[in-house]
Amino acid sequence: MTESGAISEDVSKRVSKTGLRIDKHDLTILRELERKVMWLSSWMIHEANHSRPERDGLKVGGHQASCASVVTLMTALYFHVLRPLDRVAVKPHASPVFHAIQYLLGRQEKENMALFRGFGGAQSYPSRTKDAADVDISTGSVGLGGALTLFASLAQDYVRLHGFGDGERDEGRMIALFGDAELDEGNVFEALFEGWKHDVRNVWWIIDYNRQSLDSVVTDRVFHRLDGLFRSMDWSVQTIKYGQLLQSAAASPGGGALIDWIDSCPNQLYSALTFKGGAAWRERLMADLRDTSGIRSLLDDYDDDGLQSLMTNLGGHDMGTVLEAYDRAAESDVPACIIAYTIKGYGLPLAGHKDNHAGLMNLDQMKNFKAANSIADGEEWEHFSGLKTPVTKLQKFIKNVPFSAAVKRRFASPMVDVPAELKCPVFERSSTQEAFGRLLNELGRGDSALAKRIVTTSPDVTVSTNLGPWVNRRQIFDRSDRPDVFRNEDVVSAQRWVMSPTGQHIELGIAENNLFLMLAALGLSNEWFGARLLPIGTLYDPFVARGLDALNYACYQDSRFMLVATPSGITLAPEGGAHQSVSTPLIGIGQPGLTYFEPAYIDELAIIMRWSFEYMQLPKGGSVYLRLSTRPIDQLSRDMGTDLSKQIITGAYWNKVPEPGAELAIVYCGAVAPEAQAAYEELSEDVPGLGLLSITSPDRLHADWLDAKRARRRGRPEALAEIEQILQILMPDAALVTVIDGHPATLSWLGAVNGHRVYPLGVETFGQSGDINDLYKHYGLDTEAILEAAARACLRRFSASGHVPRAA
Ligand SMILES: Cc1ncc(C[n+]2csc(CCOP(=O)(O)OP(=O)(O)O)c2C)c(N)n1
Ligand SMILES: [Mg+2]
Repeated sequence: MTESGAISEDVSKRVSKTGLRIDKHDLTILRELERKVMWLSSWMIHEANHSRPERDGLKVGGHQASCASVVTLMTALYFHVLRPLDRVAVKPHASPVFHAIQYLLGRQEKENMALFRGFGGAQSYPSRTKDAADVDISTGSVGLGGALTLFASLAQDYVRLHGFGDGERDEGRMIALFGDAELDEGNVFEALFEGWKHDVRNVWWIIDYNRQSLDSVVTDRVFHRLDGLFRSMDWSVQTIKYGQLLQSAAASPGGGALIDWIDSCPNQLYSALTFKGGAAWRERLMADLRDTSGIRSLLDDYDDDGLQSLMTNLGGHDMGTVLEAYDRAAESDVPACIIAYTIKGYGLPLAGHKDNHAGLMNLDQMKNFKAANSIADGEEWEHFSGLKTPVTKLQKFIKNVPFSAAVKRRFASPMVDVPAELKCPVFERSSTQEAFGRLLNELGRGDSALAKRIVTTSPDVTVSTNLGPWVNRRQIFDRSDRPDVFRNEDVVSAQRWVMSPTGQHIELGIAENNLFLMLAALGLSNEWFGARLLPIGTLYDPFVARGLDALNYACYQDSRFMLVATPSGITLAPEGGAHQSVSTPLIGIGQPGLTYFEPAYIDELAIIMRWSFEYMQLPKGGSVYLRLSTRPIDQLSRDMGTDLSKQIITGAYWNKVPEPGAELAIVYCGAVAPEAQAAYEELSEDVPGLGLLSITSPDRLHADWLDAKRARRRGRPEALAEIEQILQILMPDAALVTVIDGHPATLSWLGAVNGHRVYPLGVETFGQSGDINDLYKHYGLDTEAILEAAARACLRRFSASGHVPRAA
């Protein structure tokens, strides 16, 4: 409990900068609502644990102590400060507090509350996509929700400075309610630093500083670090440590010593005494401050309950003090950090206990809590039962809070037109990464609606992922105009890094978590700000894993973006070292909300990107992941007819159609196309009717296959997956040799489609430096390896039938 608290003026006399006059009556009502929020959130968790039959041996759980800790902070926010278009990320385990508030605001149903943590009910953690209530920002994986507010603010600035908003809406503040242990997550600091670089504004981070995490009470020295850290990033920092009771006591004889005692009290002792209550406080204070003048009479002024109230009167539980802090934060758009001292489990019998994170009040404790809240049996869910203020007054108050205004909060703007065809550069030899850069450059040259809405971003790999030409044309986004100094100084460079408020590329430092959170925010711009953006993020494929949780988080929120990962696999060859991605194709298949493509040829890429720009905008669409390569390969000269285009999007096409009843097909995906092609040429004379199947999206094929199976189970026997149709041409016991520069499991499932035997080639171990020839040979992706697998496949088949093919 180090550092003294801000001494507040009498808030009842102040006119709030947040636009509402706070008078004594309002304060009284806010305190009443606070009590109600505390009751409802605790009851919601209690009911979830006691009213439903237990069917699976699992506890339901919930976090009464974490909720109690943040009730005042959230009540003050929603019932006083929040404007309709502010966006809030609520710490995950305070979901019941959020729902209780929505319920009181008339925006949540009792049925959902009563079904908390049950199927179809209020979610355990606030969810944009799964909750019926209007959640702005999902949370769950600690640290990510809070950090997202910062990128949401940047996205909002982007929309405004590009003139994409309708100009009539007020800007929202992006507000995070953090649990203090969330600040252990590195991504929080990555975000803070990036925010500082971009001069972020309009963000509030309110830290519920209860000094407890899941396992334990946090170290005493954290506070100083936090305060200094935020200040060093140019945030305004307010620490609200003491409530008004303690502030008043401070002024009485012995009060100064009492405050000093609290300031130097270790967090663990403070928590333990909080749990034990008034008598324990008295005993300890008398022992420690026995010789301090005034202390005895100060303590004598309080009975045990009163002393407990005094000693636990921390700023984060004092409505007046909290309102005052919010008021100060609202005075400017400088990012604001409010460190609010709180007690985990405040007001509950769980208060202060070090093991209270998942603790639940037992039946007796709930009975007492219910009585203390004057809740009669059967009135547990009543909006205002047990409160002293007349119901009509409470209803009127709630109706008039700014957040209650009947303002639309989720938007849907018209789709951005996508041309029927993306102009694809014609090259005899090229890589998919190079073509990506050229396709974007081509788009950047024109003035289409699509080009205007594209926003690119990259964590310091803009140039090396081939975004350079696009950036040269469309500039880098910055809130101020900044010239390209190198250019002005006549230093020759292929890059023109002009920065301007209308730039269309957001350059990030090397932090993949930030990339995914930036994409998440830009990809929610349609719903948050009513302005559709088409975000494209580039990074090296192996580093998808570095920000994987943030990527998953972005998808969970149904944000829409295009992720272009390049280079990938061992094909990056001499670059090698630790840069090879092995399992990313499996991430591409396994990640919900993200559709993965891995084209081999640049005409395929053009088709896929065009489709993606539309798919990213469809109500039932999603985000797209393109796994690209730096390997230049000979391009196919072909006309891209409608059928082929469709198949490329479906995920596969016969590059060489097998003859009906063929016994073998080579199946490849991505940069290994030349090896597959060469193996095909060598084998086609020996293996009659051999096929060469090109896979452009293992993910789409797999999803479609599962869909068809589901449809058949649900009574549509005629449902047939694309891949089932494609493979039907082969003999029932044909073999598939699959090859991909990635984990072989990406394609080995193909054997389960029609029961074919699979010989899967791919990479299962770490890569290393080398040229493509050496590496493909070493890892078994070269033509030889394909031929060898084909030989094994044929050998098995023919030895069973008594024949031996020449290729074996
Ligand atoms: C990334 C991640 N790791 C672990 C968890 C499990 N977890 C849930 S809450 C929590 C502790 C949170 O403490 P704090 O943020 O201080 O919140 P409090 O409950 O004290 O308000 C942990 C470790 C999680 N949700 N997310
Ligand atoms: Mg905590």
